[in-house]
Amino acid sequence: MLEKNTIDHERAVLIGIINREQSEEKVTEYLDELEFLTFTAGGEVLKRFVQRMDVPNPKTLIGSGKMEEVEAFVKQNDIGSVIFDDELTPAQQRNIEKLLRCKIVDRTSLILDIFAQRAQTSYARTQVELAQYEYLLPRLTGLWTHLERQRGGIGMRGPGETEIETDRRIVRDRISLLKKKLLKIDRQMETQRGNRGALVRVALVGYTNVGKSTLMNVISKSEVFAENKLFATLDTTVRKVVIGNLPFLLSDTVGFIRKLPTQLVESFKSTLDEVREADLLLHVVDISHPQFEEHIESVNKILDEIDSADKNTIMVFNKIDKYEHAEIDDDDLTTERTGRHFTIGEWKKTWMQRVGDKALFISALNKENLDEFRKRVYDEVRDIHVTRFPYNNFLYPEHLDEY
Ligand SMILES: Nc1nc2c(ncn2[C@@H]2O[C@H](COP(=O)(O)OP(=O)(O)OP(=O)(O)O)[C@@H](O)[C@H]2O)c(=O)[nH]1
Ligand SMILES: [Mg+2]
Repeated sequence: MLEKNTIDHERAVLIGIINREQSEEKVTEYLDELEFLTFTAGGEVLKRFVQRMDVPNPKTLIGSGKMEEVEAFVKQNDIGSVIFDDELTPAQQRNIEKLLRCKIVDRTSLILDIFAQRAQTSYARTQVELAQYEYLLPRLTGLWTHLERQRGGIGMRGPGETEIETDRRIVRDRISLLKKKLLKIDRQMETQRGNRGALVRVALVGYTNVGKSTLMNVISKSEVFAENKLFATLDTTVRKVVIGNLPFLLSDTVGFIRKLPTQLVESFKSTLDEVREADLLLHVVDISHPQFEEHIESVNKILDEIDSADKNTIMVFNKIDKYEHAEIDDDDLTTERTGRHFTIGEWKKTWMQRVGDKALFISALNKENLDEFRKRVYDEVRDIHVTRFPYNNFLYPEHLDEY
């Protein structure tokens, strides 16, 4: 649909609103994440505008006074994109576009844009393209044609065609075509999955950038792309892993994020089938991230959406190296974060206690505690295997000295 990244560090501003549901502290955290998303999409954030308002302005989301401030800044600083953390209605988006004369992006379209940039295989590209069109459909108006859509950059990229199609009918046709294409690939993938036989299936799940691919790589000695950006992984990778003499399938899949666009969850359904069909989930958490508890909540919410909330799950708290480091480096954290910066020992006494032996603390990067990790995964997988194939458990030794 849209063209590839051509512009480096497009200049952007961020806009967030404080209200009863989202405190100032929360909005700061959300905008931090939005800034990381912007950076991942190839942008540079020059300024943040935040407004406190309980009732959003139906025309422009933020108030007219604030909008004038934004407008002045956009004009003076050659801003390419104005990025809202909150979802805009199609009407709000149009009005703001008219006022600011630059690209108006919300969290959803920013995430879609990153997915478009990252999609490598034709399968992922098809899924992203479908999600983009679903997002576009209610937003199609005459105005789209008058905007400088050819400028490229954030919010403008996508796999497939280079021309923007403004006709709803064309978009609808395209959507149904893409759906058919996906259905066909889905069937092929289903058959492939069916052919994998009786192996127990384990899936890595978690928020984006927590270290799923890094863990996959150390455990399976594979080379899945991992980097410090959001959504490094879009396609699912499945590897056969052997611990002791127990083989199982381990899959690494797309990371989740707060407010993952519903269009994406919808069109990535079959990528997420790997999760849905798994016997065991390894929910990876970046414990060094100040909002890791919120991350867990977001992940659980998406797991619920794909009917996988009740699965057998091990919580894998990763990046303990970074966490402990933060503690040593910055003593103030304890007082500043109003006591929320516990030591790992203290954390274990909180709600984590309920998770019990289903919680593990590791560093995938420094390979810390991986033996314990392997042992726990081994035990779980063996239990599943033994329940499923009660006559076939002679395979496994009582003692596991080497993995
Ligand atoms: N300090 C530290 N960094 C880690 C650890 N594990 C992973 N990382 C880093 O975290 C970043 C993200 O790692 P990935 O493995 O790409 O994370 P992911 O969960 O696969 O991310 P997505 O595919 O984007 O969802 C990389 O820069 C890794 O090097 C760890 O144990 N400690
Ligand atoms: Mg990854």
